[in-house]
Amino acid sequence: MDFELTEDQRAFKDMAASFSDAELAPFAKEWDEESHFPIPTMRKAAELGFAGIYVREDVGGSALKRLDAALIFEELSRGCTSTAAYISIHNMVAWIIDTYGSEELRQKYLPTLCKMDLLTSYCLTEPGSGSDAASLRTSAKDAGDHYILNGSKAFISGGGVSDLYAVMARTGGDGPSGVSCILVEKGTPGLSFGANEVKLGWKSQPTAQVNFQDCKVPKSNLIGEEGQGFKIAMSALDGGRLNIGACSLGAAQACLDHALGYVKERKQFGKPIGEFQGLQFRIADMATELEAARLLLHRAASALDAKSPDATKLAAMAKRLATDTGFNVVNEALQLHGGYGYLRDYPIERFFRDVRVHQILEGTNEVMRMIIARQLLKD
Ligand code: FAD
Ligand code: 2MC
Repeated sequence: MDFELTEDQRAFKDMAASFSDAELAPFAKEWDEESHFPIPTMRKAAELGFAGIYVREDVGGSALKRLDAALIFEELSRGCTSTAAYISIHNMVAWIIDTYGSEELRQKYLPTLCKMDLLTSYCLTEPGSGSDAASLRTSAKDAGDHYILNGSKAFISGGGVSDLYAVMARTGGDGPSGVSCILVEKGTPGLSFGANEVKLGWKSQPTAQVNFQDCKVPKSNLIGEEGQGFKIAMSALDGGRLNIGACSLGAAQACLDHALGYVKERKQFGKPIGEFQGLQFRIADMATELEAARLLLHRAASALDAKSPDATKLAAMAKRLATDTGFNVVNEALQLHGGYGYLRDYPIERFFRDVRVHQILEGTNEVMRMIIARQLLKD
């Protein structure tokens, strides 16, 4: 077992860190306040290979590993958690097309997608189907060489702005085996969007309902086989959950770094507050717990790269731990800043609002426990 990063991994990490410091961190506050979706900046990230991280090289991907992605997303998230998380979702759809899509779909979409000239969304959740994803009702009826889609997807990141939607829809009977994955292009008649949701955090990316009313989509847009959609959706989430965990680690690391600077500067009772042992112990715990969560996340990423049979369980463990730990560390950093941590003048409250949702989306942390427990009880 080698805990050291390779030279290449150090290079991706450094490149992501420099990009994050120069292109994300200085603007994150403004994007948050103005709910601005920074598309030109994301295209710059794509130039560094961050939009098709684990897509094959023949279509413009970087052909890297899950562990590389975890390193990259942690760094990007230190700069702007919300923007990093959207780039992660875009990568998830790119991976779906690269892994399960026909050669025609790969060649048609991936070269532009890897440049982020084409933005994508992942559409699983519905108003009546969240944690119980296999109960989804959006239908895709067979109409010869087309499907006719009807239904609604809720909470779709990038909804309304993305150009391409990977939609889990029902082509068969009830349950997971009736679900298929179908690509729907923006502009297709019958595709419409709800209003941009007003959210606590993740404000630099839009979230909207995606609606289908007799939306006619060519059958050639089917990803994989009919009935394979639920497994495609779940396997994509194994990787997505790691990236969301990495985004929590990045936010927490940024807040820990801010707190370390702050406790050395801020004086109360005649000395820097960092000289109080009570606060030193809290800082020690924050750093220790963050490092432990990072280790599990990297372990899960390696397991996914190795296609290990326990990869799904480890990804669920890592997502649960990294997002809970990330939130707790950010919250502690806020506390160490006293009242100033609560003000928009400091970045902590933004990170706090951004990481909160990581405990909910890409599978709630209760669902993560369900996945872990089911596997343990089966073994
Ligand atoms: P519910 O499933 O209704 O859960 C409510 C509560 O009950 C939760 O605490 C849950 O953990 C708990 N619960 C449910 N079942 C059980 C159980 N069996 N045991 C114990 N507890 C249980 N979805 C997409 O498909 N694509 C996206 O791009 C996307 N982006 C999102 C962006 C944002 C900002 C948000 C907030 C959500 C996004 N989602 C997206 C949806 C997200 O994945 C869902 O919100 C999430 O899966 C939970 O579903 P729900 O909100 O319907 O909650
Ligand atoms: N990889 C491959 N296949 C998988 C899989 C995985 N990770 N997980 C499940 N499957 C297969 C499973 O093997 C089974 O196949 P078979 O019938 O051949 O045995 C099939 O899928 C059905 O699986 P389950 O029986 O486990 O399905 P169930 O309905 O009981 O629930 C659960 C599965 C709860 C884990 C799933 O519904 C879930 O993950 N819910 C949370 C939803 C979620 O994460 N939403 C995120 C939306 S995206 C988002 O939030 C963004 C911000 C982008």
